[in-house]
Order: sequence, then C-alpha cells, then structure tokens
Amino acid sequence: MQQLVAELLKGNRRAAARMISHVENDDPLKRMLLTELYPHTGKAYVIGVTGAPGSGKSSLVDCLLQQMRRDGLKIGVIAVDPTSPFSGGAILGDRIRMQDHALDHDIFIRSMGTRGSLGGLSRSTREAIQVLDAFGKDIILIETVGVGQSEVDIVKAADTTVVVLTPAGGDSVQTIKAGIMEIADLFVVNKADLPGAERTTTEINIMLDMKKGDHWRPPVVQTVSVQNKGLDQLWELLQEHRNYMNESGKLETVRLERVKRELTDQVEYLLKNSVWEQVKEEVKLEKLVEEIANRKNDPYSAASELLEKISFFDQKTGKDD
Ligand SMILES: Nc1nc2c(ncn2[C@@H]2O[C@H](COP(=O)(O)OP(=O)(O)OP(=O)(O)O)[C@@H](O)[C@H]2O)c(=O)[nH]1
Ligand SMILES: [Mg+2]
Repeated sequence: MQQLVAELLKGNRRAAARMISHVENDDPLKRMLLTELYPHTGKAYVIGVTGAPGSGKSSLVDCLLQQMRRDGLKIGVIAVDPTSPFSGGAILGDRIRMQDHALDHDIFIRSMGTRGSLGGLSRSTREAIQVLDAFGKDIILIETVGVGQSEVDIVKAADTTVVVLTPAGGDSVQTIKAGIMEIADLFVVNKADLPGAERTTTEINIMLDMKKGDHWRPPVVQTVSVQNKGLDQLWELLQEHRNYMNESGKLETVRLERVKRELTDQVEYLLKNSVWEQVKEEVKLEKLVEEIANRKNDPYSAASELLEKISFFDQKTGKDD
C-alpha cells in the first residue's frame, strides 16, 4: 500500500488508476490510502463542467485541454455519469474522442459511474479528485450531466463551475433547474452555430441582471466547440474567475466549507457503517420490523433501543473500546 502511494506521488499513471479503482469500489484499503495522500492534496484547481445531456460538455473539455496544455498545465479529467451503473454509454464515446489526449502524459482521463460507489457518487468523485490532486495535476476538470441533486453535489467540489447551455429552440433558459442556475460561475452557450444562440444569451443575461449582486457576476460566453470557436475567451474567463476567487478570499472560504462538509460526511459515514454492522450482528431486523408493523412496537422506541445496544467503534484500532 505504501508502495502504491509512493508510486502515485512519483507520477505513475497505473498507480493513479488503481487508486481511483479502490476509491470507486469503496475498498477497505481506501481510507488508509486517502489518509496517506491527504497531506499532498490542496494544490489543484477544480473546474466543474455541467449541463444537459448532449449539450457539448465533452467537446468543450476536449478544447479546454488543448488550451491548458498550451499553457503547460497538467490536467486530470473525471467524467461522471450518474445515470450509468457502469462507465459505459456516452462516457465511453468520450473516451474514444479524448484518445489523442490519453497519449499525452500530462493528461489523465477517467470516467466514473455509480457502480460500486457505496458512499455515493459525489463522495467517490471527491475522493478521485484528491487522488488526482496528490498525483500532481494543476487543474482537475469534472464533467457531469446536469439533471439532479447528485450533480449539484458533485459540482460543490469545484472551485469554478461552468454551466453549459444550448440554443435549444429558445425555451432552454426557462427549463433550467433553479439549482443549476445558482451554482454557475460562468455560462457557456455552446452550439452557437445553431439558430437562437443570441436569444438564449440575452435571456441568460437578463436573468443574471435581475439577480441581486454577488461580487462576481457570471459572464456568458458563446462557443462552437466543434469548430474550436470561443474557447480562447472561455479559458480567459475561467482564469479571471480563478483570480477573483483567490484575490477576494472566497477560495479560502469555500475550501473551508468543503473541508467541514468532508469531515461531517465522514463522521456520518463511519457512524452509519458501524451502527448497521452491529445491528446486523445483534438484532433480528426482520423480526423487529414485523413487530413494528403489527403495532407491538413502534419505530421511535425501537430505534432508541437499538442504539442503546450498540457500542461505538474505535475506528483506529478496529477494536471496541
Ligand atoms: N452544431 C454543433 N454541434 C455540437 C457542438 N458541440 C458539440 N456538438 C455536438 O453535440 C453532440 C454532443 O456533444 P458532446 O460533447 O458529446 O456533449 P456532452 O454534453 O458531453 O454529452 P453527454 O456526455 O452525453 O451528456 C455531438 O454530436 C457533438 O458533435 C457545437 O458547438 N455545435
Ligand atoms: Mg460527455
């Protein structure tokens, strides 16, 4: 295990890939690995790219990779597909398209599905980010389909969030989920070669102007990712937002919040695991459920009684205290 960490820190890609697999499978080794890695994290800048299926996220990421490589940056890409139990489907297509980059030693691309990620996809994504951070990536791009709460959670791991929209017949802006709108630091109207791009851009701008001022007003940029158009501007705006985050002190604030969330998540996760492990050992759950269903017991007292039977686990030694 120590060797795996050492190899990863040396820049061994296979070690990074294996480590992410441990994370994805919620392997028992995982916690120790992440503990070893943690001192080496906190350096990478994380950019989230979210938007409806087919809006052009992967094509944009592809173009951004070129821009960033030109600046000599090392980049990790995590493509998250919350709808897929395996890392298949559209993501597989992404892999093929990004193959040119895959040969580039400074770019590491990985897709993640929901398979095996018992602690939740946002959790395993966050841990994969830590792996790539320790691996020495300057920038980590997360591509995720913007459809539900889990994607909003995934994006919370990002320092800068890009929301990708398309000129979909003009009704796109109204149908954007409120949650998605809130998380955007930057809007991209991709497929600006299609009709309606101006209108969509104007609508977003109007919506943004109605919102009361945060210090950062998200810019809206048009791109045609398949023709590499608008990408210089997008990369420039991304760097502008990064500077803003640094200089305003906001980066520090959101990172502290993130660490707090990681800590509380971890406590809850350990508690939950340890509680249910013991419950399984000590209590005949089905019998208890039946009693409650038959009104011989109630969930309120039953839950308290369950917890009274449980001794809290010493996670470090693995022994009861
Ligand atoms: N006309 C036009 N088509 C585009 C543009 N960008 C992407 N596309 C096309 O849109 C389709 C989807 O592009 P992707 O980059 O795979 O989109 P995505 O958001 O990653 O898709 P998922 O990962 O499946 O959600 C592809 O067929 C692209 O060729 C663009 O700027 N203009
Ligand atoms: Mg994609």
